Amino acid sequence: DPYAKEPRRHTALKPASVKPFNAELSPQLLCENFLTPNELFYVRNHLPVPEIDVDTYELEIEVEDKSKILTFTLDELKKFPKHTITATIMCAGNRRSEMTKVKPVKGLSWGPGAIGTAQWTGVRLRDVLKLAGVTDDEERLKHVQFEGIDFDATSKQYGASIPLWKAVDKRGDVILAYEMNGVPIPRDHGYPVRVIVPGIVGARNVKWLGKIYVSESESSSHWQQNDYKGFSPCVDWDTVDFTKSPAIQELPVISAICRPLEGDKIHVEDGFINVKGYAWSGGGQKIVRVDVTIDGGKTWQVANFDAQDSAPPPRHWAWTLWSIKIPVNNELNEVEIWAKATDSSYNTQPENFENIWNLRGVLSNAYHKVKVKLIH
Ligand code: MTE
Ligand code: MO
Repeated sequence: DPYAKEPRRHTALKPASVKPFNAELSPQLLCENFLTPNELFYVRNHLPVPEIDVDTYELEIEVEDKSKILTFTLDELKKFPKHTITATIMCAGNRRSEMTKVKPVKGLSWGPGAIGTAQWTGVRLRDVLKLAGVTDDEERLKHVQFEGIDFDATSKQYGASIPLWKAVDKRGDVILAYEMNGVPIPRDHGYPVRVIVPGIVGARNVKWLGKIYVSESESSSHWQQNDYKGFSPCVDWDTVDFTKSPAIQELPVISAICRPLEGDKIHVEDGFINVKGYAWSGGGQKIVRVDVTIDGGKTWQVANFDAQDSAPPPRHWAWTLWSIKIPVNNELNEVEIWAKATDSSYNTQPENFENIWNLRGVLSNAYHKVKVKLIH
């Protein structure tokens, strides 16, 4: 069993699949902390977790058309200047289970918990690439490919790539991380080294990093080419052509209500109900507003921000936690709460899933709608 040596997991992580292990935290617990505790951080593994001995671990760096390959041990990597960022990582399939209700999609049934925020410490990829002769003046090479040390039954490794500009940009903050919230990265999250590409879809944040390859072309891996892409609602499994859509990189703006949950019976306190949740946008955009309605959009109210990173765009990598007290009429015994966020580019969420449905159930960022019963 290739899964015989998996790490132990916290029981609060609810599995969407066990082999490979994929699990999320309940929304209520998720929005309790601005920094998600490591053991409660969602896990998205495509393959068994590799067992890596740091004493023999080496990261390889190769640049297309240059014959030299650089290798770094963990200690050698740690000699580069240390850099810490606070960044949210989100799976492209976060909130997929709501899109499925329109029409079935292929993918793990994630609720709103395939997201988490941590402080990541490591070395700038930019600094390491400079040593390999690649700088932001580079014109011919366009992509940075990452290969994981995890592999499938046919020995194919997990892989993905990002555009080179993101990796060499001073403001890109791409790091080869060896710490998560101040401790060595746990096995499930990429021990000993993982790339953190803030503002970019989880799938490109390759864990158990074994090799970096700077190239003219994108990664040829299954996950870059034939997965993690968006399509029109009119495309089905008979007509889909994965070469026609670009790989997802920056994610669109999203939000979710974490309390109350769908179907909850909640107490009205002094004429108000309490609602809280998170909001986040890709590409370093900041959340500038979260709007909430309980009457189908006839009237809206603006939520308060309880926690937000102070970094300005385009380096605003972390989520925003928000809350609001909404007055409710004492004749109402049921309401549907809707939330939507707007980012610093004034991009906002689509109203419903019908018009953004796609066969893989990715980019599932329509208004979050939660129906609850009221107890007066
Ligand atoms: N890296 C490797 N090597 N193998 C993987 O299966 N999964 C990716 C990414 N990096 C994956 C990987 C996906 S799809 C996501 S969403 C994130 O890791 C999840 O990171 P986490 O498990 O630390 O939350
Ligand atoms: Mo993912």
